[in-house]
Amino acid sequence: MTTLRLILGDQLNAAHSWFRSPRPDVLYVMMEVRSETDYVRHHAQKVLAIFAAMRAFAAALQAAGHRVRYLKIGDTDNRQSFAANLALVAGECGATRFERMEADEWRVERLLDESAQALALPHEVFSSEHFLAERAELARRFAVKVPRMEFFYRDMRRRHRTLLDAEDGPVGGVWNFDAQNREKWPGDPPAPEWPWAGHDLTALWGEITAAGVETIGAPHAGRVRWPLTRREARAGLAHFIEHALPHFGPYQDAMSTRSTTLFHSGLSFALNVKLLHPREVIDAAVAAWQLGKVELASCEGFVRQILGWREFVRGVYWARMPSYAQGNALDAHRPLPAWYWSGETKMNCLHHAVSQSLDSAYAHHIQRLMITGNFALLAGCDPDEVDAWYLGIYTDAFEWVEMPNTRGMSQFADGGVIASKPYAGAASYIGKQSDYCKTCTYDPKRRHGASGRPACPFNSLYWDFLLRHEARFARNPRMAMPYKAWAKMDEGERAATLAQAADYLGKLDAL
Ligand code: FAD
Ligand code: DLZ
Ligand code: SF4
Repeated sequence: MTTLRLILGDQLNAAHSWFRSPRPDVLYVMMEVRSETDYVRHHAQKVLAIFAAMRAFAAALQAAGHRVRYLKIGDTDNRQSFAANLALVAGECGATRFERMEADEWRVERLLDESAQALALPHEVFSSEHFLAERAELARRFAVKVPRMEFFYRDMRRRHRTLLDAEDGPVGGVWNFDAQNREKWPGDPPAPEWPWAGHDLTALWGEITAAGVETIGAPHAGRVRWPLTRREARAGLAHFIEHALPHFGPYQDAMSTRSTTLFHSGLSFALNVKLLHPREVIDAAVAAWQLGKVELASCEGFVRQILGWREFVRGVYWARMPSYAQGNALDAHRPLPAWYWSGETKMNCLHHAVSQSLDSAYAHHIQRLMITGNFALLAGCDPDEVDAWYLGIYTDAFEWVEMPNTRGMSQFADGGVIASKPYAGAASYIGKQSDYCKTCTYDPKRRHGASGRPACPFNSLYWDFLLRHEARFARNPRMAMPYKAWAKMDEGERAATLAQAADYLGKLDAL
């Protein structure tokens, strides 16, 4: 009697109850497969980091006495898909039962259901024991027409006894310190170093390329600066709590050419592949506040990302898939400009955010939302293309979290399920939050005009976007101000702005 248990590349949760003690009747199977490397074109460092972390996890299981069958990408007997490899290994070991954890992605969940049917073995699905809200609860909790993150977050704070006062209200009297968290970063305090020194994965990179896997971005000769083990992830968490969390709040929305991460944690990869549990990350932040090492505004701002946003987007994803993936509420169909894959644009903000993403497989939230996402939104790029770009380029990109953030929050393609208004901004926003505009070819103050320092494309595209979607947004009270400002604008100025937008939209690749 052998039970075959599948562990996916983002299920590296050593604390899972499966692994409490080795069982001779259980064979764990892990596999590097072309079906997963090829369903979208991933960043080189993403494939490297996932495979290296998978291999380290398998080795740790074996060292702890568990039986593991590991299929490497270049193994000659690797059939390169979950279904075919499961059939192979089930045959090899004479499996009498198949067990797996819930897959986080809808696509993979379907694939594994089909695989289980084909195996025709008793099949059981376990929780991944990772998220704070169980999958089974999500359909009920997200059944409302328009779920709102703020209410979900307050509920999570109460359910998970986090940052509450004696009456179950929020410590500090308010649930949200966002208003205090919007400063531009002047360069001081200094931003901490990236927490992980890096691994030389040249040999693994050789295996990946020899197998013919096509990637984007810089492999840095196989060197990845991501945590590959739980120990490294824990060290990164400690580094963040000590050096970055104290300034996380105020500079949460800041952007700079001088720092990749600013005061962000870089923990999303470790969290998403489950090397870290969200509870331990939240507890570490709350403990730092209790010890007086960080202000409540920074601690709460960070906790909200994990206890709030991370769990919220997962709820929206599971409650609305598969139709969520088809959403294109703004009927956007333009291709993404070519420089999303090269960084070669004169727009300094986009040049910086895209180049950094290609180089490090990382961008912090506000770069993703207000630079790359904002431009695609204003230009009316097809959400399928935008999704594919985000799903490939970041090491932390898994569809359950990538899609609601991209299609929902940043592209408004879900028609306002995640965001109550579009995250559209012109150069005034970008200039206020960053140092990008100072050295840009374009003039952040101009709406139109090509002579001298040409007008910043974000400005005319912003107005063009608002007018294109006037019927949808003009009655939204949160959008009243810009529509009033447009109405007050002189006729000639309006015409010149829209003509400039049309000109830029006709040559997006050349901007
Ligand atoms: P920090 O700022 O240090 O935040 C701490 C943690 O909070 C993160 O590690 C992450 O786990 C969580 N978090 C923060 N914001 C969000 C959010 N909006 N949704 C879910 N979790 C959040 N995050 C991903 O993990 N994978 C993605 O594929 C992804 N795609 C995105 C696409 C777009 C268009 C946008 C706007 C955001 C996306 N995010 C995604 C959310 C967020 O940008 C990243 O989680 C964050 O930038 C990761 O960097 P960090 O670990 O330094 O985050
Ligand atoms: C993203 C990814 C990649 C590139 N490769 C593998 C792989 O070879 N084997 C594997 O088990 N998982 C891989 N993953 C992660 C999965 O594609 C998928 O995103 C998650 O398991 C679903 O949550
Ligand atoms: Fe970006 Fe416009 Fe500022 Fe240039 S001027 S950095 S294009 S917002």
